Amino acid sequence: MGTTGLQFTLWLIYLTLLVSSLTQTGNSSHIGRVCTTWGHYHWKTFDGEFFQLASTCNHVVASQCKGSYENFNIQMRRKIVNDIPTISKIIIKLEGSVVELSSSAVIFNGKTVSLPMVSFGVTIKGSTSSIIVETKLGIRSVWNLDDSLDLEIDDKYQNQICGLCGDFDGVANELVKDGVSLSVSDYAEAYKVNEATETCEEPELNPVLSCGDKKFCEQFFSSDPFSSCQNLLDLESFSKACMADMCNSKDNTDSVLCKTISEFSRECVHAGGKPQPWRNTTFCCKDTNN
Ligand SMILES: [Ca+2]
Repeated sequence: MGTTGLQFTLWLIYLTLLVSSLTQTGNSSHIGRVCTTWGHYHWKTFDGEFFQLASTCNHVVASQCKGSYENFNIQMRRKIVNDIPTISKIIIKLEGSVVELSSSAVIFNGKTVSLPMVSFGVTIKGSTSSIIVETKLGIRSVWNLDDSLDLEIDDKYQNQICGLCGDFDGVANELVKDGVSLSVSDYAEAYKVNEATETCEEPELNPVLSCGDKKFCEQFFSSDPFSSCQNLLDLESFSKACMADMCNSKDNTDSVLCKTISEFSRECVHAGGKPQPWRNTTFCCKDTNN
């Protein structure tokens, strides 16, 4: 190979690396704007902080709280079905419109609507596995009709957010206030918005993680079906969530653990990965979602 050929080869390698690094940057900023809650009370904030909040109370998930005008306010609550938490109601308030989602109906400004629906800059789409609400304000929520809510918001809301999804300032600092660590329940208390007539529960979580199988959790998220997800997601935090699931369930470990693995798979897709089928006849086979 002559000098020109070598230069050309080096140029090609440089271009490949450049494109790859740009793609990575795009992915990481993309996933950074998503807040999710799933399974056994798990949360991941816009800024990538993981925590568990065992509560069936109504909470503000995210609202625009800093600035002169509140463009949106999103609330959510869970209920327990067969000993497993699921999302029972989501309320999305947007510039004069209100969307209420539950398993029985989609209500828009007080009226039950059928899907798809487009009105006042709000689009609601439904399928057998999810309800998606999109708005011109730059907010997109996806509920899987069960345990998981993904909330994606535009970068323009950076530093303007309050709620369990965090302040969206780019730093995983949600559980710190004035330099002092906050407990999850103290953090969440500010965003609890239960009506006086409603009751809700805040069960104790087992804080011990040593009962979980650390090796199993770490190896599962690194296994072949998820090979394309390795550099896209926070494997350590997901492994901790997996351990917490194993420590906080008795007869239904699979059910709650499968929800965390489902979430991992969904987030991998969202970040640009291509997870392969990971369920089989003996593991997580009942749930057909994802
Ligand atoms: Ca933050």
